[in-house]
Amino acid sequence: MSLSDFSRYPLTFGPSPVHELNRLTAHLGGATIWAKREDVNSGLAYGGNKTRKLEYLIPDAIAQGADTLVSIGGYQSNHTRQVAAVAAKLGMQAVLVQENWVDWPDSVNDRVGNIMLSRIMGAEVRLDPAGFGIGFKSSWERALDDVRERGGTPYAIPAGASDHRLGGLGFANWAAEVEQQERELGVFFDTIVVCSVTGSTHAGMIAGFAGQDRPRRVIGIDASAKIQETRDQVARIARNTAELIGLERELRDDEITVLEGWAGDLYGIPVESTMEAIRLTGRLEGVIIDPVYEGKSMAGLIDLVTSGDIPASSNVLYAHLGGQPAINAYSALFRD
Ligand code: 1AC
Repeated sequence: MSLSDFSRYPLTFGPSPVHELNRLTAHLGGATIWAKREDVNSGLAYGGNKTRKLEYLIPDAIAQGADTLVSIGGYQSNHTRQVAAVAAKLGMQAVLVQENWVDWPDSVNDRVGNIMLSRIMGAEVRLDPAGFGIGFKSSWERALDDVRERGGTPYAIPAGASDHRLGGLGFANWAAEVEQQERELGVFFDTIVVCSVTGSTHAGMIAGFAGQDRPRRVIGIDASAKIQETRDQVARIARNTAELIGLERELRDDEITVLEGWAGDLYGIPVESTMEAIRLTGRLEGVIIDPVYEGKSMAGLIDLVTSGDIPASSNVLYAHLGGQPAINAYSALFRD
């Protein structure tokens, strides 16, 4: 099997845009930095990385006769917001378990941003007090049972669409898209930087790039503050995806890089480097990134470029995964 043997339901506009961040590059004085923008990849509720993954899960859902997408995430989950958007687009229902992943004092944390958008799009939102955890949860199993009991046919989508047989395919396809865009632009991105939490975005990229001719570094920046869990999850999904798309070799351990150092102590809580990265990217590029995902991966990129770990000769591709609707729940941080 190869990637093209899997059905893909088109939900994106086409290849997501790639552009240079020239003022950030000049400011950091090292490698040349580009961004590939999943935040503008579709017309569905501000886009995002999960929309790409759903392109490969939806044909499976349709083949199973599903009428309801059932998924799970935090109150400010980007993933569940994209599930709600895709359900609306396809005329399906969405049932979303939204857990209290971040103990964040903003009084509208469970009302603005992603969760508000999901409600607007007609999803059934179930608030649950459970804390952060990317594993399978009983609340999600219950939601699946409830849909069955009322006569519906649920389709189960785990957190981040990650721990799903097809979860890595969307970003294996991203890797193919990058190769095509490189040909058009006349650039080779020797280093990719991406945020990693539930793992399949990073894992799909690793599997996809592994089948290409030129080796590159695919650096995941952990934002879960549970580094071993993230590493294990990325490695497992990358290896499963590689097998699924017919990579005829084992992935080596050195192809799976998840770095720690920018997550702080807790998922979802920004630290000083996160805030500096958000302000710098906004001020220099007019690009909005968020305190949960992109603020942390951008902080990692900034340090790796300024320290020379990523050499000045490099072309770096920063994956903007589209986490910014959550920023509405963090307004207190930006009052000054
Ligand atoms: C954690 C999957 C994740 C989300 O948006 O819910 N990125």
